Amino acid sequence: MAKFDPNSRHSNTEEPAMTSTVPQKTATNKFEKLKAEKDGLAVKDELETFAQLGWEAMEETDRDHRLKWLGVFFRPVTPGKFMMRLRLPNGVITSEQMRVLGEIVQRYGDDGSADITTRQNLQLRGIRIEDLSDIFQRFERVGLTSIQSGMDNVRNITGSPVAGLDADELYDTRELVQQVQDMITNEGKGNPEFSNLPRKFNIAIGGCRDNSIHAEINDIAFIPAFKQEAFGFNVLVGGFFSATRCEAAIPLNVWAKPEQVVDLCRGILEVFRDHGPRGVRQKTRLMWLIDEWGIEKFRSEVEKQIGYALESEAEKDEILWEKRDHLGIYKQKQPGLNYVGLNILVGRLSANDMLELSRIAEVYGSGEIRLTVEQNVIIPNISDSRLEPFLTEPILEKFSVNPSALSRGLVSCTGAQFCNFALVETKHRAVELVKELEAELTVEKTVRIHWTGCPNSCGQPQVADIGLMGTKARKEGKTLEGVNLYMGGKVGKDAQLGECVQKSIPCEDLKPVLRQILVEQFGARVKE
Ligand code: SRM
Ligand code: SF4
Repeated sequence: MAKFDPNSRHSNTEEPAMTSTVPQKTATNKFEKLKAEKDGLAVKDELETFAQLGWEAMEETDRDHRLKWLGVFFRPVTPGKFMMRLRLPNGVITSEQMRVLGEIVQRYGDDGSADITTRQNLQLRGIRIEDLSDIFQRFERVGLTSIQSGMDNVRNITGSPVAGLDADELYDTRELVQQVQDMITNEGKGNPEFSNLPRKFNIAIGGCRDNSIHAEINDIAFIPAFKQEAFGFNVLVGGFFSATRCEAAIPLNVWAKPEQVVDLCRGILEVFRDHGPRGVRQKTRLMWLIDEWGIEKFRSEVEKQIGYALESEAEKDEILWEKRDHLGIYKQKQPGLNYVGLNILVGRLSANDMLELSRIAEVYGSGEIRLTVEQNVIIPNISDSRLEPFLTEPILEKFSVNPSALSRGLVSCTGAQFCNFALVETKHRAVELVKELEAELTVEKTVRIHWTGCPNSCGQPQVADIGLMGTKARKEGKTLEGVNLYMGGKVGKDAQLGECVQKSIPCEDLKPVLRQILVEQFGARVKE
């Protein structure tokens, strides 16, 4: 493994100083300047001061930007009520952790809630600055962390949602995902080695045959692939979505054994950190460095960084299935046990929902809960004999095991309720529209409809059958909330990104457009 440069401003110790690596390229945008002035992780030691000052009197750069290094997001839409983004490697959370999070948001009454995110993760709402120290202590007691989950850091690392449960899996990704997170975050304590990347960074590790994590839209993706009999991963790099450019990841021409994955992530991150562009913000994701260098040079720089030659990619990968959504009841590889996928409409959870999910996971399962990139929940380890009583639990009326075809494929980003980038309200509108369409149509096959409130594409409209991206539309001289329509996103085997096929449809005119598409292209029938 490449050694961290001892002559840089800090060394790779257990408790690193909270000053980040100095970027080699000159700071040329406002974010580079704010990072150069003071590392984001430094605010970790200032929480008591912030609590005393209150959010209105705090220094604005600390409040609006640096707190994101701790996973705490100031929300201009709801000032004083912060969002907290956790890290849940591989989307695994224990019932105890879920209960603690439920109790945290419960104290904020109607302001407190949580969202399951498109990276198998949770975000909490309504958080007050004066409670942060207490919240972090509670996190520590149950092994949770929100460190480095925002700004120029590596986001939650995704892995197969049924890892360790699926009889057909090729590799259980959980431990590897945890190891990569521990390397990047110094076991959740904060790691200045990786707290000053040129831009955000996404990593996904797949261990199943259906690419259930949209690996190809990540900056690094590990895809199962065999060489002779040996298991490993073909590695893709540079996938990303942004307001101005969207790219699927491209092959690095590397096949990595599981024990090389942490090294390789470290090497790629170091190369990106030290050589990635730090100029115009819209051109600073990993793919822009790959464009500048070409993939061969990028690969050889990574090899130099990790200090050994990498094997070339395996001839074929093992993504052989269409993507599963894991909703419903499934036998596990462990005899007599089942996992059950529940549909959490657009990922929204109340405090009570969180406490209930925690309870049913304990009463019927093993106290474990999984999250999916479709913003749903899986309760694993329910024995055959406990299935029937489980299915009579009242919460399953809200979070269905067998949802209707449109609810089942519905995903939505946060939208205007909490996000100041949003051009439209998304989550409530998405749910209402599906209800109205299902009242008029019989739809038998799942249709994946993804809403995203602006071109940042957090709701991934490009991977959906029907993607809806918030925009402004004009009608009769007025400016209205509208959407750009994306079609043709394919997931699983032969995944491909969908494309914009129609622009600026006013939201108030969207229902007949979708109705027609569902009838003509997805076999929906109009109800009598
Ligand atoms: Fe995102 C910024 C929400 C997944 C691309 N994203 C934001 C911010 C932080 C903007 C802000 O400060 O308000 C949003 C917070 C709103 C809020 O209050 O919730 C936000 N992004 C989300 C989440 C919660 C959407 C959801 O409802 O699930 C997802 C959180 C994932 C997580 O747990 O970490 C989320 N964002 C994504 C994804 C999807 C993915 O990772 O698979 C993307 C596209 C993939 C990618 O990044 O390549 C995505 N978010 C962005 C971008 C555009 C990045 C770029 O390179 O330009 C921004 C804007 C930015 O970073 O400047 C952004
Ligand atoms: Fe906010 Fe836009 Fe991301 Fe939706 S897509 S959460 S509106 S930044």
